[in-house]
Amino acid sequence: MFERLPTVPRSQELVDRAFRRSSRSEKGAKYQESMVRTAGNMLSDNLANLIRKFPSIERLPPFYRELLDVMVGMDKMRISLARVSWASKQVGQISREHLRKMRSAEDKISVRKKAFGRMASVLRSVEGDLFYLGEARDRLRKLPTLDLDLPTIIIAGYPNVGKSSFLARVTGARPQVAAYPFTTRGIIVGHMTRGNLRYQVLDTPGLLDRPLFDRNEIELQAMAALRHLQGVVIFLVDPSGHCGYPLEEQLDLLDSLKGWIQLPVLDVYNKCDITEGAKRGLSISTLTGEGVDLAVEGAIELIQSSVSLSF
Ligand SMILES: Nc1nc2c(ncn2[C@@H]2O[C@H](COP(=O)(O)OP(=O)(O)OP(=O)(O)O)[C@@H](O)[C@H]2O)c(=O)[nH]1
Ligand SMILES: [Mg+2]
Repeated sequence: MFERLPTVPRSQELVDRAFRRSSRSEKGAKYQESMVRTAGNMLSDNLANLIRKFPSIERLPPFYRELLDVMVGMDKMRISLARVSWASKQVGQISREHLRKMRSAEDKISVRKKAFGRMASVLRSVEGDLFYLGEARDRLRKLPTLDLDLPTIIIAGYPNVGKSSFLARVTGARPQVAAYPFTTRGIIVGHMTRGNLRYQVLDTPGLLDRPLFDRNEIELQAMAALRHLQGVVIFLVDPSGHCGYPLEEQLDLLDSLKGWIQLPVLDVYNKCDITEGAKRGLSISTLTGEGVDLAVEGAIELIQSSVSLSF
C-alpha cells in the first residue's frame, strides 16, 4: 500500500540541485532569466511531484487510514502535504514575479539573486515538513501490504501468549518469537492454503485490557486490524501463567473485544503442554503442534458460516 512512496529530499538538497542546474542554462543575453526560470520550474515541479506520489488520505481504505494515523498522525501528514503544496506554488509565483521585474531592470544579476534568495527561504520554511514526510515514508513503507479481499484470520490476544508462534506454525512466515511481551511491534502477515483456498493469517501485537486512550502505538495497530478488517479472530489465551499476565485479565479482554468488534471470535487456549490441571476449551500447543490444526479448522468453519450468513 505504501511501498511506492517516494524518497523525500531535504530542502537544502533541492535548492542546491536547482541552482546548480540553472547555472548550466545557455549563456547569453537571457542567461539570468533562464536561470530564474530553470530553478523555479525545477523546485516547484519537484515539490508538486512529491505530493502527487503520496496517497490521498481520504481515498485510503479505513484500515490503512487508521494505521497511518497511529504511525505518523493523519493531521500532521495533511498539514505537511498542504504546506509543501503551498511552497510549490509560492516558488512558481516568485519566479514569475522576478522574470517580470527583470525585463525592465538594468541590473539583472541582482534581480536573479533576489529571486534565488526568496526561493531558498520558501524551501527553508518547509524544511521541517519535508523532514517529517521523509520519516513518515520510512515508517509507512514497513507496513505490510494486505489483500483486503482474502479470507483472513486475525490472531489476537495478550502479549507473550504465543501469537507469533501460532503464525509460524500455520504459515511460512517467520516472525520473531521471544519470551518477553511486546516482541511483535507491528502487524505481520502470513499465508496458508486449505483445500483450494488461500487464507491470510495476521499476527498482531499484544493487547492489554485497558481503555483505548491508554493504549500505546503498538497496541493501536492491532486495534486497527480488529476494527476494520473482514474475517475471523483467533483470540489466544495463555492459561499457564507463563506469559506473565493473569488468566482473568486475558478473559476480561476477550469479553470486552467480543462486545465491540463485529468479527466472529474463536477463543483458543495455548501452551497446553505446560498448563497444569484441567484444560479449558480448545486447547493447543504451538510448541508441540497439539490441537493447532483443530484451531485452524474451527476458524475456517467460522469464516464459512459468517460468509454464508452474509448472503
Ligand atoms: N511451553 C510453551 N511455550 C510457548 C508456546 N507457544 C509459545 N510459547 C513461548 O511463549 C513465548 C512467547 O511466544 P510468542 O509467539 O513470541 O508470543 P506473542 O504472543 O507473539 O508475544 P508478543 O509478540 O510479545 O505479543 C516464547 O518464549 C515462546 O517460545 C507453547 O505452546 N508452549
Ligand atoms: Mg508476537
